[in-house]
Amino acid sequence: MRDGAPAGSSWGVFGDDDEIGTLNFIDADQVREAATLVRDGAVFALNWDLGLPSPAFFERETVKHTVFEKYPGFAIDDYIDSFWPQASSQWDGLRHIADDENGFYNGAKLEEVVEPGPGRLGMEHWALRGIAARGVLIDVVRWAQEEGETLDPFDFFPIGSALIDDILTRRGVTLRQGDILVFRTGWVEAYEQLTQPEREELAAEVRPGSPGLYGADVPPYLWDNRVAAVAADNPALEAGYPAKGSDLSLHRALIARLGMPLGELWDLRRLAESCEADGRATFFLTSAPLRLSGGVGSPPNVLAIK
Ligand code: UVW
Repeated sequence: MRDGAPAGSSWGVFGDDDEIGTLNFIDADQVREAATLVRDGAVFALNWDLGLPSPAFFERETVKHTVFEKYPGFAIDDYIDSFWPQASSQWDGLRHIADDENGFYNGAKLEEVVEPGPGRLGMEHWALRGIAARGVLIDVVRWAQEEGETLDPFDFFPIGSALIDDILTRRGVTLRQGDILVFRTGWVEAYEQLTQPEREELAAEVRPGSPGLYGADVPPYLWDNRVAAVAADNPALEAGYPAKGSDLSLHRALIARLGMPLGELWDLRRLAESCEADGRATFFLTSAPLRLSGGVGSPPNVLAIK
């Protein structure tokens, strides 16, 4: 749409001063429609424990929580140190990753996104708007069980557009504009089974291996289906090889070029159980990112409601 914008980018599609990228695909019609999916009144909170993983990955730190008696006998207070908004369940915001050659989403320059406070592509733009949409669970663990496939949560396994379509067909879901796709790989459950030395070994890897989104077909697939955001229960959304990790090419293609929010480390197991039990893979999804001006990422504060 814009001269000089990189190939495969949406720069200019939502306006030259756009701050929210593919969240623009969600308008009032999509929210109203998604709200009709609330039938049982069942609520699934998808944020993981704020203190996990521990140790944190990718040179981040685990939150340090202090609880103390402030006014003796009647008032307790607490505070946190080392709060890295991208250490546990998170949204990667549009400041997080740049296209190799062309900078950040919609042409923002490094100097415009590296300072705290209100500014281009900061988390405040999502927070002020809030996120409510139809969520679609793409349960790769369940698919692997049905297929007799081995799915090791700590090893590379590519999730491309053909597999997404296969799973959607099995669940009877046709994608609609503004959907938020939520991928379950079993990573969070597997992590909780690790011993502390195993957790430390995993955190020491530059980028741990995991199943996840993979392939050049993924960005056009998501764009052509007018997907608003994607999230997963793994550390980087995209697939990686143990020790070698991933090249983060989907971070660049989705965040920087398309302006698409990426969710990571969401806890999906109770939602997945419910979707399997009632045969419904779609739900009303809400997320209230932190109103942190200039924020790069945020816990998603995400609920799935059925
Ligand atoms: C990686 O950089 C691998 O993940 P994140 O999106 O959490 O930074």
